[in-house]
Amino acid sequence: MLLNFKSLLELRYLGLCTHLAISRYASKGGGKIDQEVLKQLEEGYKKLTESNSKSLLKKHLTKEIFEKLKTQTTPSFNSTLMHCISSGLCNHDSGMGVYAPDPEAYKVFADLFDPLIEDYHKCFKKTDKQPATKFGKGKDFENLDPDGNFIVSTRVRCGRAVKGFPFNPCLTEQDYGELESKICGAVMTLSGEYKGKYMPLTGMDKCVQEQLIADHFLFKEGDRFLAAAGASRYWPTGRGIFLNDTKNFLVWCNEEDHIRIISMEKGGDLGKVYDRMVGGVEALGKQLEFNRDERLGFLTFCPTNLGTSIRASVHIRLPSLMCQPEEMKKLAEKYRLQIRGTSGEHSEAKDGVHDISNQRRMGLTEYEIIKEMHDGIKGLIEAECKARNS
Ligand code: ADP
Ligand code: DAR
Repeated sequence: MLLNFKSLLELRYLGLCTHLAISRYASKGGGKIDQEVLKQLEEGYKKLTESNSKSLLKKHLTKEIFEKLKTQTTPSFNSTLMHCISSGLCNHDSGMGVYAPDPEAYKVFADLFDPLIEDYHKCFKKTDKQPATKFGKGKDFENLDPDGNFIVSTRVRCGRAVKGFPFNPCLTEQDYGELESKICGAVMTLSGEYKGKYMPLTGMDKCVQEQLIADHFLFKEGDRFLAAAGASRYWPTGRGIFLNDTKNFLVWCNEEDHIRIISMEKGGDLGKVYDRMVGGVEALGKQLEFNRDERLGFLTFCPTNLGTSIRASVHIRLPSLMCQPEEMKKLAEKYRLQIRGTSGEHSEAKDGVHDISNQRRMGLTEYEIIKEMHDGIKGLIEAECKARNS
């Protein structure tokens, strides 16, 4: 069968995505970028500009910025612009479309990252600085739903990078192993309510894995955005989950970030869930050196998680509001909330349960982020009661 020119281009392009998903794009080193990479960058960028993508990558990667950045590389890992934008080039339905291959990328490719950060985190300008860490006390936040009429469960998570290591596209198989042993060593020192066990993904029984995912404890596999960003290389080496004995405190190892620290439980007691996460972060911070940038705050693979890297979410049923999508969208914008499906990102709601959380993670202290989410969820519940009585 003769392939026409367009489908050949499509195939070549698919090859780009597959190649990106399975290998890091090393530039020639010494600051020189591989000509083949440059060619595929040009191709991918042309297709993106011709697409109807709504990603912030398409919105902010102007031709001028593209020309300026396309030959840049980071000093320590020779990361290229391709490392940063491959996911958005392969997935035009991305929201953001960018990831940082290593910590230096946020500076070397600042002309791209800064406008996206400002747009996503609602006006964290390039002249702004993340405030110093201030967790505050969870007791300030009353239970969001003491009678249990709306909220199924509450979860608060943050991400951390271990100083001295790059992010997924630049991690070697040995790096993944080293990171896992550092993180595993740290979590196994946890005591009291945090005591538990570490389960590596390598060798994990498939039924155990599927049950942990179904229980919303373990991360899903096969996220195409992460795969195209080079986050699935050497899978499942170095990946795993720590679960405390009471199954309300978890640590993810090497999924999207080096570390995700998670507290969760049934009901709407945000303050209690938050305090438990803070206790875990502080205990692990005594064992590991986290990578925190003076301006950007805690560094993460995805710029949507910079700053505090906190996502506080409720699994919640708001049936009346969910029947008014425009009203719901307006309220989410008003309270700066993000709505996900029941199984988190890129999933649909099942049985009327949505995952609703704070959208922004930067420009506020940890305490202020939690307050923003708390007040937003309270506002949604009030609006739901009003909608039910109208
Ligand atoms: P992240 O929080 O790391 O951004 P996801 O959105 O993919 O990741 O969610 C990860 C898992 O956490 C999913 O299984 C999701 O259903 C679960 N989850 C999120 N919020 C809650 C919650 N409030 N209660 C129970 N599970 C939750
Ligand atoms: N799907 C990617 C990621 C956006 C934020 N979610 C993360 N980091 N898990 C996108 O650009 O839409």
